[in-house]
Amino acid sequence: MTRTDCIFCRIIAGELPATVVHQDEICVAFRDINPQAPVHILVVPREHFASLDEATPERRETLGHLLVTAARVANAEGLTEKRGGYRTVINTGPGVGQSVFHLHLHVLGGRPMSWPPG
Ligand code: DGP
Repeated sequence: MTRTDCIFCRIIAGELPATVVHQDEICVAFRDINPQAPVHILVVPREHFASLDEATPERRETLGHLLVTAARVANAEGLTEKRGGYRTVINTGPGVGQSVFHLHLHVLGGRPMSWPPG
């Protein structure tokens, strides 16, 4: 259900602008407003749930679909493994940097990255 107080629900509903690069019946992918890499895309389920902590067996298809979509979107941006690869990130909780509490998967690439992340 769309939450009027959720930025990502409002983007998905078309009420707020975003540069959408992919959408289907389960998820929407759009460019991050504050990119941390040359390519920085968020893959967001249409269903509102706050974080990966709310993963349930009933959401298995949605969660798997986010990963499949992340790979498709990354490849469409030219971020194949041979061309530098890409990083996928799901922040869960404010302590590790989650700031929007509608689950989303970051796809980052186009520059070298170190490990471990900060
Ligand atoms: P996180 O910190 O993991 O919760 O990531 C939230 C991301 O969402 C952050 O990288 C910035 C992005 N973001 C926040 N508000 C907006 C918005 O209104 N539009 C877009 N495109 N991205 C947003």
